[in-house]
Amino acid sequence: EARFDPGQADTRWQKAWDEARCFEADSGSDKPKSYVLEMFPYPSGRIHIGHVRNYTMGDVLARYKKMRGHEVLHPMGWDAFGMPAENAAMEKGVHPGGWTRDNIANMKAQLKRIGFALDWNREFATCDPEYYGHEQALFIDLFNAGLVYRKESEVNWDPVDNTVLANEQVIDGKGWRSGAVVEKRKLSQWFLKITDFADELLDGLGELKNWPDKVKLMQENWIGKSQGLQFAFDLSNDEKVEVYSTRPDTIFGASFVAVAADHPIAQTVAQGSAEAKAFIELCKAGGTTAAELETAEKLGFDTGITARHPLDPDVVLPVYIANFVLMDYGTGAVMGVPGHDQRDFDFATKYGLPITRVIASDPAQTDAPLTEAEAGDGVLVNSNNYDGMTVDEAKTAIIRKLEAEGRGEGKTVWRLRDWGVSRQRYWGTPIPFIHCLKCGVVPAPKESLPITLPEDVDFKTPGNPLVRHPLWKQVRCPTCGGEAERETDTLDTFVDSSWYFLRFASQPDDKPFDAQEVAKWLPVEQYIGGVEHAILHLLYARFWTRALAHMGQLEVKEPFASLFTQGMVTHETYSRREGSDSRETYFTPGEVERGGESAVLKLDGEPVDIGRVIKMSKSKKNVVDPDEIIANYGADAVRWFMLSDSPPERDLPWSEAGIEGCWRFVQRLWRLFGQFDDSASGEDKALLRKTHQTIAAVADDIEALSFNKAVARLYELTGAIEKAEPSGDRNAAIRTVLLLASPMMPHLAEEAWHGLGGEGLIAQAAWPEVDLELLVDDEVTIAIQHKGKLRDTITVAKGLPKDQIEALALASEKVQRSLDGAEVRKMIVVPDRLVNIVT
Ligand code: ANZ
Ligand code: ZN
Repeated sequence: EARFDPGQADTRWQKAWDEARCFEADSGSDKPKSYVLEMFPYPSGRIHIGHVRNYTMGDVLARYKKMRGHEVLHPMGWDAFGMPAENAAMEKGVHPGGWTRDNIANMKAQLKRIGFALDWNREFATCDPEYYGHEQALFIDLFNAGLVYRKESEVNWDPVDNTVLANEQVIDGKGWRSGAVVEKRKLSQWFLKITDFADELLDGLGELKNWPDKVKLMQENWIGKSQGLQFAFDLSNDEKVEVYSTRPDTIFGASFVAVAADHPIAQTVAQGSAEAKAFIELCKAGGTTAAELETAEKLGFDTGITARHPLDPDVVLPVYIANFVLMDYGTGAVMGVPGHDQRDFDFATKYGLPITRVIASDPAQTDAPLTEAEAGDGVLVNSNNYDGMTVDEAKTAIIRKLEAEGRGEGKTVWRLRDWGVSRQRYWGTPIPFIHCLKCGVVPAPKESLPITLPEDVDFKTPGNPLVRHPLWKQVRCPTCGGEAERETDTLDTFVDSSWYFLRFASQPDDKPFDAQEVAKWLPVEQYIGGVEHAILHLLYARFWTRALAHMGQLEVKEPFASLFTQGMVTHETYSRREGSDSRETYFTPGEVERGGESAVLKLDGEPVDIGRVIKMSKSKKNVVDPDEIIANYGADAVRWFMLSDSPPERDLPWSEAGIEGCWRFVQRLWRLFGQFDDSASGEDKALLRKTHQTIAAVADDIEALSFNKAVARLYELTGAIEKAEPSGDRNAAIRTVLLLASPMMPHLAEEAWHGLGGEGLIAQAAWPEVDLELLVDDEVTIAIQHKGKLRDTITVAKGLPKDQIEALALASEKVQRSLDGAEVRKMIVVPDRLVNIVT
């Protein structure tokens, strides 16, 4: 064939792989095991280009590992619970289950068209009762191990989605999906005790050598371990207030005390003061997330109470209620040190409180004015007998002093909170508990699992259909046999994704997984996904794994040995202000004719604005549809594009020219295979060497996930083969290119392999062996020095005799210029490296 026709070849080989069951992982195999996993998708309806990039990377690695003789587990499934399905149910009147199943069928077909080497035997969706029933069992196990509890607590209430949101799902005070301003409500909620593992989760980060530093740092900050001092101030009303500070060294700089709006002291003051009460209401109306408090204006209410300074009894400090103090961190009260904490600085400036320097980088400058808080290191000043101590010395000394006086103690405080997993939603895993008036809240008997979702529900009214369902709730109490009610909350979908990788590794019917089977595959050798999961999913999965290990259900403690976060696929946007309200209307790249500096809409020939190159998203319409480009260019060109040009951690700008180039390269490779010449024989040492160097380099590149480099090397080798004369070595080089490109362009590779009479499927072939001797170059570069300076370099055959090197050195024009007629007295030759000319 003159041309490679993906329309024919793609489906042919996809079928052949299925029939040969190439990608089914055998846990019984004695080969070394590799578990390659990409974050499983949410079945939103269509695969988007970001998925294609993510899964192509994983696919290349999985196929490569297989060629290296590994038994590879490369599974795929669906993170199928969650709100979009319910939103679709409300908007379109379809059942969330049906909507989800349809989407899964569509997306699976799309993935198949890209030719991913996946073990579809292990596919599942988290909304399968077989999956979530086991999740219910694990939840009960966690409860029995003391890692699940219920607590009345203030929750973030999303008034549009009618549900409780985790703190992490509140972004700038708004619901992460609905964008509605979040309110506070009190509800009984289910919690997982992730805080029991705070220490372990923090320490464990140290072992994760192959995780991006930025991800580890984000987790570290999220866990937020801080060491400090908790101590009490005596108050003028004969009470005490406990505060927590990470900077006890700054205690002499304290100029006020502040408590949270929910603090008991604030509540007491409010009983006697309408003004205080109004101020507290004002605080509650504002957002209460840490991020919001950081940016909001610092406001306070002077209670009239004063506090005595613990180390300087002459000093009394005013006690404020302040909007920037959180009730659920530390003790809910702080000492305000304006000189060295910016929040306190802003507050003191507003209310005219003293701002004293107590830390100085230069001990001579005790009274250098402060224009902002200085958080840096230094020595103590204006701090009585502590003057001159370093920050660290003073921390220790002051903690010891207050401990000795029984007024305080050194303390570790964590930012991490227990994980609230209750959602007042239908489309999730029902929490397997039963409420009995006599017996309280009791776990459902394990034999009753799975507790499945009822099918006959309606979404016409907002709220949780499980609460409204006439029968579903009604159940007998497993303890006393009396009438009882099921829990109607369902689990946060992050629970579903906290253990799916275990179920991929082992899926018995009678339990969530088999620990021994899991041990064969875990930890995941390479996990690939978006950096947006740096905290939540990746922290929860680490916690869940550790919790199971703690209960003796698992050996492994860290689920993902190596993590890679890939960049996004981007494109410029096209838009125009239209209509009477001049709303921004966006157009797809296909609707636009792009010229040099400008673009026009094909429909009317009128110009459109060209926007920035940003992540492809439906709302900005700067998307390309994977199906369309695969139909146009075939799977291999699309895969090749996803790997080319940009390093995988960087963003990849989509371009028509880029995919066209990939398409041309596909055809170029195809023509090259056509040049395989059975009758040719003989050597081509240089090409042979290049071939072996490429084998080694591409292997290194793939292992380092530097796919763009591997691609560049294949371009290079292809060019070298094209230039070479027919020979046996050239034929071997063609075969090798085929093998090396096969993880990236598997369809073309199969087709050509078949054409060249290769045995079986290339998907099952071995990676070519490297002849190490051929990796060493036969040529060396020799430096020529004169008067201690480098004058020229010459490239010569390795091991060239001294006299020949001398002759070549003297023949150099640059050397002759440097000699300038001087007599050569001596030439010192270090073979293969250096010539030194002495005059
Ligand atoms: C005095 C001080 C001086 C502070 C100084 C900091 C700098 P991290 O490090 O994040 O743990 N703080 C304590 N409890 C608080 C609460 N409930 N709401 C708001 N702020 C609170 O933060 C600990 C520091 O944050 C503590 O140390 C306290 O201010 C404040 F130069 O005490 B510090
Ligand atoms: Zn009962």
